[in-house]
Amino acid sequence: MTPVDANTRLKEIYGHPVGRDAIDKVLLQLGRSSLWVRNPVVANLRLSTVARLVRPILGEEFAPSLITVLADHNHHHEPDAASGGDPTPSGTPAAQPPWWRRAVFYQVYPRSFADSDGDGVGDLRGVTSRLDHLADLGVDCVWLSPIFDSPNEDMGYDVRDYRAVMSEMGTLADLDDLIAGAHERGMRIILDLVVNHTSAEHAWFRAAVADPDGPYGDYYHLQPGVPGEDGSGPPPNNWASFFGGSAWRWLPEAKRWALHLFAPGQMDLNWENPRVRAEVAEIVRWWRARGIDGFRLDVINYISKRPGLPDGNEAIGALMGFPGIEHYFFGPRLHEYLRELRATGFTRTAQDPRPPSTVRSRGADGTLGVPEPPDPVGVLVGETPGVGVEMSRLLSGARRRELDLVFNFDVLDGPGKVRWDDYRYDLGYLKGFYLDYLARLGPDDAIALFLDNHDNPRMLSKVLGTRDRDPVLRSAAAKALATIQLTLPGTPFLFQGQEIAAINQDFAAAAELKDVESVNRLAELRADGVAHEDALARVRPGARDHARVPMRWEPGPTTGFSTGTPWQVGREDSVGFTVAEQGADPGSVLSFHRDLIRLRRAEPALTDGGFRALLPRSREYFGWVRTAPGDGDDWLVEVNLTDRTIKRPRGLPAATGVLGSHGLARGPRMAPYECVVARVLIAG
Ligand code: ISL
Repeated sequence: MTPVDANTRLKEIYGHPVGRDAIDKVLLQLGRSSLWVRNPVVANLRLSTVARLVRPILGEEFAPSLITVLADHNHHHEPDAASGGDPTPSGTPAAQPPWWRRAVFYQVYPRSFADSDGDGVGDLRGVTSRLDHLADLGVDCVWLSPIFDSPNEDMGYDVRDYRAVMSEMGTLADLDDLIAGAHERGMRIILDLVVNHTSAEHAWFRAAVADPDGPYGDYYHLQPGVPGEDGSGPPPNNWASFFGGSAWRWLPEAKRWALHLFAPGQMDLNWENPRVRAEVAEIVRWWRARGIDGFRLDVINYISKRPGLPDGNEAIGALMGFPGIEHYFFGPRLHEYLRELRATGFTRTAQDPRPPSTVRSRGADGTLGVPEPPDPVGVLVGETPGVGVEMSRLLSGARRRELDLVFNFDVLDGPGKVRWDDYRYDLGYLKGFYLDYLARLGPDDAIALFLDNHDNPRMLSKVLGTRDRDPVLRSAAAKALATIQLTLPGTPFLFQGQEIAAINQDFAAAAELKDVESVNRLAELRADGVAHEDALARVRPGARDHARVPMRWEPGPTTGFSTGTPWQVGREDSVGFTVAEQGADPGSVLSFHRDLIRLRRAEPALTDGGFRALLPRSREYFGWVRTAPGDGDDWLVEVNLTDRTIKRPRGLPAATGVLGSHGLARGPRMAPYECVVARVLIAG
């Protein structure tokens, strides 16, 4: 498109992927519909006019800031700039889809999954000991949150050594066993690659501090400057850390400022430096040679920072909560870096050694076959906070050869809401979000479906509020969420505990919150004069700790997680919501997940099939048809999105229930959160 300037009309900005996502984001934040921008009068306004109108609210610099960000990505219409690329192009419709398109991923948070040695911290042998649970569930790929050597300022998201396992989680040999054990059971395994930053204890950073003008100085964003006597003077720019305060820390030893978008011990790497990029590619190759099947790439959209690291726009900072974000959340060289990393790190060459093991093939009925040949390209799952649908497509379109899948976080909170808000999430919003997302995808695009992860309170609790303690509602809503996640088009990512309807915890005291983000936030609120109880009440709804409590394997004080004292306490004392109890009950949430995944494997329509929404406008009924790609059956899926009994709409395709939360009959009404997966009957 022609470069964006003050004369550009709003509709052209909305036609630009970054512009569209930015406008949608602002509207979502303000709780407004995107229909507003499609109104012809508004759509035809020039940016200069809009800038004048919003100046009193958003200030002088808002429009120029937007122009700069859009200009970084003006060549978005050239999807295939990288020629050559993957050895097996997956974008061509005729090609066999890559394995991950049909896969069910399962995220393990190893610290809280299973502890084999009684020290209270989950470990690799613990994960290995529970692989049968994952295989029974039907998982195709296990993702482990960080297990690399780390001082754990941010629970492993601060890596000290990318080629070593953190001591409390075991050894490299344990990891080799885990990789082999997963492959043996027909599951791939991916790790978390945290390379936007390293720990301050990483050898590179120590070398950089020791000699900022030496070869490692340029591995990080180190800046000279003049702080006050006490080192507290103005930092190089106004960027904020996600965990509170400035994103800069003064290093008295080196006489430099160092950038950390996250905790003070998480030092941002300088990706402008080709040596940094080569190091990262080498790490990936090293792990691929050990049998790892790919990576989830932590905050990977933050790696390219605008040269010069200019101040962030105040208005954007206020809107998004983090000044500076427009200069790195979708930076100028992001696409280039990702293509390079895919080609040099993730793609096998003829010279690469065969890994010690590869995944055994697994038939639809679960029978295991022989090991498959190594994947030509390891899977790249991008964690990409802040990107919207169009940016997601730019990052993961198959022919662009960047990432394979990305997480779009906009599904997690309703309009105008943020994670810290205490509110009941409306599943009508989730329906609208997915219908919009799916409608905008082309054959080249992929979508990751996730509702929970280690950074968020449990979706089940957001949906049910305090009623999440009611076992009937809890089971029903958990099955409804599972049905949505496992039968919409896309690649589902389950997070540990979802299969047993895990919910939020009633953390009663500040000491029960262990996460650096919760701890800092509490301290900030207290420093602002907020009373202790109020501060806790303002942190608890959004605390990442909810997702980090020990996995509930069996009844009892430590839930079968550990024989010692768990590092993090869970406060739940429900009956019936452990793996052991649910495994024995064919009507349980766990059995439902298992049945659903089995059905998904057996019925091509549920993975490769087309998608047609029924009654798209209803906010209480979510129904859709998955149409078979060949001559298989079509499937009807129905979910009551509310905690009320609703009327089942009329005029639906005739279908026979095969799996349902409340039995298989499809009567005139649907019970609260009832869901049914039904085989469509062929007319005549
Ligand atoms: O919790 C957040 C900050 O307020 C999230 O925005 C989160 O930090 C963001 O999604 C990035 O998450 C990832 O990188 C972080 C790490 O703390 C998270 O656990 C990880 O998932 C820094 O490495």
